[in-house]
Amino acid sequence: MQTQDLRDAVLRHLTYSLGKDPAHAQTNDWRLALSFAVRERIVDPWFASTRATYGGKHKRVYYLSMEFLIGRLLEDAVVNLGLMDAADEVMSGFGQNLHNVLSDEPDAALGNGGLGRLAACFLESLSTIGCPAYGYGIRYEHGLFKQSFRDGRQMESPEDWLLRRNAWGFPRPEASFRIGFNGRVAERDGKPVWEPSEAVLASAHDTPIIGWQGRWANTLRLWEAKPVDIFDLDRFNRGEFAAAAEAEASARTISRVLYPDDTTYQGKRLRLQQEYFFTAASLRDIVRRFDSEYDDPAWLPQKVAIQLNDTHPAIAGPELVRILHDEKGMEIDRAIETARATLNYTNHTLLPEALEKWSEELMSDLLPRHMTLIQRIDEHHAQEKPNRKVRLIENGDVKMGELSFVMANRVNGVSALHTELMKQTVFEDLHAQYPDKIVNQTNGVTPRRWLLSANPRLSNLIAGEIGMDWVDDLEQLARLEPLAEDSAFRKAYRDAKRANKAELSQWFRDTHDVALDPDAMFDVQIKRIHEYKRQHLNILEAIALWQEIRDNPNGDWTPRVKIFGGKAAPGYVFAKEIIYLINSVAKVLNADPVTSKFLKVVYPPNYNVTLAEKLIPAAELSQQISTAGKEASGTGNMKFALNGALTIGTLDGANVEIRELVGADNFFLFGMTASEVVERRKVHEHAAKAIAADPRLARALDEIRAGTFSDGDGERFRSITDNVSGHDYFLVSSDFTDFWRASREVDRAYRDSTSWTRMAVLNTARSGWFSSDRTIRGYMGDIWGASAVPA
Ligand code: 9GP
Repeated sequence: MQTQDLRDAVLRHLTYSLGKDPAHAQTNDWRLALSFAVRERIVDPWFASTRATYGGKHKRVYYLSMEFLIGRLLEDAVVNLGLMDAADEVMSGFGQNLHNVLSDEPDAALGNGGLGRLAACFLESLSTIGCPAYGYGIRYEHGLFKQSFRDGRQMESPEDWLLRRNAWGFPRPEASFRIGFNGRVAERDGKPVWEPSEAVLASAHDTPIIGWQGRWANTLRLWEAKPVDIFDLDRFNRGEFAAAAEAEASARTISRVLYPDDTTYQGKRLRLQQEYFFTAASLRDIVRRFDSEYDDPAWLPQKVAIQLNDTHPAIAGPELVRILHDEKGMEIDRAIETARATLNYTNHTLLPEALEKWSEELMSDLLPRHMTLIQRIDEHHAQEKPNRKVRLIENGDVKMGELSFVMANRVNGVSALHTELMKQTVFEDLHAQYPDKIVNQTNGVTPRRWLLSANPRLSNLIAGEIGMDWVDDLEQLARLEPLAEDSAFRKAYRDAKRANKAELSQWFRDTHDVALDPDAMFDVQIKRIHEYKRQHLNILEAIALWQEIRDNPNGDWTPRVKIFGGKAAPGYVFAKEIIYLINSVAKVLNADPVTSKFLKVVYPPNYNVTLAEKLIPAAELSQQISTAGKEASGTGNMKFALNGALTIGTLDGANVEIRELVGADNFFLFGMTASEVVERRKVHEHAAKAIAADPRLARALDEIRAGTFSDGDGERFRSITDNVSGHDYFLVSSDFTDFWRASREVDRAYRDSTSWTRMAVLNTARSGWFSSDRTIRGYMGDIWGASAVPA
């Protein structure tokens, strides 16, 4: 029945929504028709969820984020609605391959990395749990750039997810708000009134996010920037065609790209505009909804919890105060306290350069009323904490991390270690003033996408043993633990991994013309390219290993394929050099007839969510090798462990908790701890000393300097070799020796496939805690005071 209904719906949409005759329909048409047919099944639970929330006057959660790295949505929806088999049958009936149809969907890359993907996992978990929630963000016309390599160098081109019709967004032009910029603050009846001199419209697009088994659906509302006045007809009629469209072009700029380059003043201004644009539109929408149900704004904290995802929406503090005070007439100190009781802030990084600061000049120019309110908030803070050390405005800059902290009811870190370090470093003084404000919520990932749908072989195996309860109760995986000792189960587990590896190898052959040996160890490092994540440590180890294999080609080497994936920010020159080095090393190593059967390096371009879904199920070794104290949490590390890859890693971010849970014996630890890192930096010439003590490292660096990977040009990678042997802030050299040791331990362990598989099974069985359902329940209880609504 389900199949027949779905079939009819697909045909109906193909014909009447898309105007296509099945005889001429292409994959894109079938994909859209299936998407509309599936979307139809989401609408009723979506409405029912909204009605239940209004009906019970439940508290709502609002998650404000510059990034939602949602990737493809069709498969998520099909899986969560339990329609996989029906969709498969229906598509085959039409002569289509479901896998091809699902793969046709553009990957919505509305985010950069972990922070954006976390937001996407959270939305799905909120719906699975049935917690009334909205995600608010920007509907970027172009998501994160497309990466390609030219002669090994990263090239960027615009991403185009909206080029084809988007199946999920419901445009809501009726839900639009005028968002002002610039202008002046006037006084009317003794009250300050902001009179912006420029404005754009924020126009909503809603995407329903359906939870597991279709019980509940929340909304992701993304704002598109539009001009207030569509078009200057007078100018057009005067023949000034381009000028007539100026307002439109300038408004559209705001939602045009994710992460405009902000090295110029114009770029910085645009970025702050983006932040204010989506935050202000979201707050207005939130307050509008609240006003439709309650009369007294003092009730806001009881009915609304707003989460600021990093400092990007930090302007929410002054904006909410402005709404409550300037617009609703609430007394200013009460307005500050009410806003603060409603807002919460998640910090995702300790890197000082990532804690945003805006110059007072820019802030006063673009948001003059907010600038005065920030000063007022600062005074409020000073009155409350007379011996405070931290000021919100310092050296001509507004400090958004501190502003977020001061304006939040709760501030959270994203792993136990990161939360502790937050207390000791970036927010030390504020923590002393507000000792109960900081709480920890270790990140998690949604098992629906990252196990059930990405890894059907392993999911089926698990389901055959313990049923399906684990899908929304991931701790159930612990029931697999005894099976680590069961040889038949281990064989089935190994077979599933082997089949995933074979499939990935086939994909590499088909799409990148590279032959990989599916019996080699698949060793994967996928994440943004950044010095602190130390992809250069990994490639140095590959060079050193290659040298040793060449010295002893008949040695008993453990064959390895090192897989890299990730993008470098377009303005981050050093990260782009690391990419160039990895590709250059790969070229030489892969062409070496002697060593390439033992060691290959591959780097597929344009790493994104979809590629992660291919690589993680096939991975056996997960590289989590950041300088301790720098990776706030990591979430890739959790996806790998869940899918049975063993981690080689430092005691950083959530690695610490992964190791505690999966067991030290099932984790390859190396490197300095966060406090050792601090001490090591004090050692005079620490890098030179480390290199002098390790001939392997010295030799690997010499090989680069000799031009082996750069057609004899010894200068080409000077910036890297100089850095690693000089300042070496991220301590690549100092951690190299121990990384080498741990890597060889991995080689030895891999040769015993029984014990390796046992360890892998235990990684899966003990990863239940890393579900984003657990994380969201933590936020609901400790931060939001929100409850799930029975559907
Ligand atoms: O770098 C962190 C990463 O460690 C963490 O897992 C992720 C989600 O919490 O956030 C990343 N931070 C950012 O992307 C920028 O602050």
